[in-house]
Amino acid sequence: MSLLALDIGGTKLMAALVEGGNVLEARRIATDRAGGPTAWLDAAYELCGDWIGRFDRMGIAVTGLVDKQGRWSALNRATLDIPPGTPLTKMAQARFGVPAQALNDAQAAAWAEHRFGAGVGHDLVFLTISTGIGGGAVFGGRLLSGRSGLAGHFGQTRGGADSRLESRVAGRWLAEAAAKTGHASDASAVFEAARRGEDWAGSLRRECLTQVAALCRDIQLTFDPDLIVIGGGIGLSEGFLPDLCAHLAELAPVLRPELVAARLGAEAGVIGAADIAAQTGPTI
Ligand code: BMX
Repeated sequence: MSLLALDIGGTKLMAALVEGGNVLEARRIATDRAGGPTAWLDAAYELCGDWIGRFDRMGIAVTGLVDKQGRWSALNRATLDIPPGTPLTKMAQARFGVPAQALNDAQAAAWAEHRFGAGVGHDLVFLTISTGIGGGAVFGGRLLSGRSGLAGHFGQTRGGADSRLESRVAGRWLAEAAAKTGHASDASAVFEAARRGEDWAGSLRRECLTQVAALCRDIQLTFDPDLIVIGGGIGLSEGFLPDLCAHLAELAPVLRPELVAARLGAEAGVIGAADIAAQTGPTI
């Protein structure tokens, strides 16, 4: 039987029926950012309530932190304002009537890329460069979640700075930095302008690349994975990966990460969440 998978992100909410790593059907709506967990689950139910009977359990990938008890919180409330300790799996089980498992969106994507995507059979770190920066790590065939579910939250690291890395590098920062130069652009428009050769956009893109390259270098030193799988709207934008590799080309081979593009795209979260739910089995 197939599984229901939800992916609740800062901009979109996806519902999918998934079987063995394949998405059978998928539907998407915009996330009502002003709503809350109950409204988001109600919206998901409205989106796919007609699938009831076609699944007997569900997996949920979400932006934010999910602990071992299935409680959901934001680490960065600017990405999505999730009330601390939201009992996500309990709420989802009550709404959909089947056992639910939940995990962070980038951790779910890391797992999916390991099982079915760009890193099958490999130790890997997955990085999504999108609105924020998320990540996940799979070693020895296991997804790392850590004591509290934090493992892989690279966007929250600060280095020596006062602010989060994702506030200095990712989509929200690109849009804000563009506005400061008098250009009302989102991240993809900034990169588009950079391709047209506009200086203001080229320097923002270079800054983003420099910072992501530094992160990849640090990840290699921290985990020494076989692969770093790069995903997200920015990570997969035209030319980003080759330019990132160029930034790292000078490193000694032992320090140089092997970067590959994510293969499962926007479906990675639902595929990973479904597979985790399938492996874990019912836990009410
Ligand atoms: C934030 C954080 C992560 C998430 C990452 C990418 C919140 C609400 N989210 O760092 O949990 O994985 O953003 O999220 O604290 P995306 O929506 O940009 O893909």
